[in-house]
Amino acid sequence: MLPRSVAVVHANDIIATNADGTAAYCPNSDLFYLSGVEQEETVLLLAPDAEEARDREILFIREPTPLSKLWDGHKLSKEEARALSGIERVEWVSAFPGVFRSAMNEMENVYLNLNEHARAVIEADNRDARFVHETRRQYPLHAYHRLARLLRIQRLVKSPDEVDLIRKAAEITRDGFLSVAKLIRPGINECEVEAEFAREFIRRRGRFAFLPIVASGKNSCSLHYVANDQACRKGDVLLLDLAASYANYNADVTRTFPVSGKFSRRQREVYNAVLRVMEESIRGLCPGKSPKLWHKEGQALMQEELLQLGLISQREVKRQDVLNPALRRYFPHGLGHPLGLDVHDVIEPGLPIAEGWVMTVEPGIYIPEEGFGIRLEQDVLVGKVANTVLTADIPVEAELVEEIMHAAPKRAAGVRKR
Ligand SMILES: [Mn+2]
Repeated sequence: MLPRSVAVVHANDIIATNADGTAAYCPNSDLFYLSGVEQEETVLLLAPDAEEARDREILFIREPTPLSKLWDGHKLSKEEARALSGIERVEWVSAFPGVFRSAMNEMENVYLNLNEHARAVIEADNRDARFVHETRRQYPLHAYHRLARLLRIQRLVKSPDEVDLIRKAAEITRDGFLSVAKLIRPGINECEVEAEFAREFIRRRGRFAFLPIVASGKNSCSLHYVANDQACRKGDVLLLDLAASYANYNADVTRTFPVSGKFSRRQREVYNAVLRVMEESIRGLCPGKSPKLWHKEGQALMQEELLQLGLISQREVKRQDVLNPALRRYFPHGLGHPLGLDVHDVIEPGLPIAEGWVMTVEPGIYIPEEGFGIRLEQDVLVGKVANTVLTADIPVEAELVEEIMHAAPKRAAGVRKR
């Protein structure tokens, strides 16, 4: 931040649904990133140049009352919030307006936070957005800046602790896949597959990182299919794009299974094409390369594979519009995205790929006219000389995928061999 700055970050709202219902609380990723606090109504104030040391870093939390204890259970005490965040000065949130007024009086630059994700669809202001309007109205002569830019640059590079949490999410996800692989067979409903993941994730203190995609047959060609209510049919594929989150950090994994336990020749052909693009794109994630170039290289690889598969022709490629190349008919989405506290994590335009980024790599080929789509997705930690696939122990080669479907069921818990 510039000299003489103050920054403020708010917790997310509790979102009303219908009647007196609310959606499951979703902590603000930036607030959690900076403070480790997930609790609603929390505010973080940073003013590193404040004259008094105690004014430089302040956390405001809601004050627990007997009524809130009765209905909502335990909320953070000041001591707990201090221990959790490492921030010495913790105040009740009712003190915020006065403290903020003093900070504004002392400071010149104001960094406020908005959800600036390129694909965010925002229909209602959140606490941060309301605070921006109100602050600019009350203090129109300060210089305002975007905190989101600074946070994106920081959040893109994962610390070892953050990588460990993504690994943990990947590990829980792996166990879900291994246990589900043995259940997949003709006749099973997509919802039963989803339920098995839920069982595995919740007992490991994970959650679904996003609405799970359990898409059999032609549903596998709908990129964000989430109805998950159809029976899996013999000879079809089952595309599973789902993962666990753990401690707010996410994995993001896609595998495609043959419902009958064995891919058809055509399915395997397409599968291996997707796999080759994925493996080559994982190698292609190099520090210093622009994400745009990486996507373009992935598209070139995919174009080659689609030509080999006979899905597009040289003629079409020669005459194609560069803005809408022929390959987009079968591979209409991006090659991957940063992963972290958000599944489609923050990214700063123009910044090259760097050591410490975690990226998903997820090519796919969708052929509605043949009734199936294949997508594969790994989570990759970018290293200085080599990359680490954090989801490597979830089998991905076609033969290994078939193998785990046929593995003998685990011995029931409690039964000991003598
Ligand atoms: Mn993804």
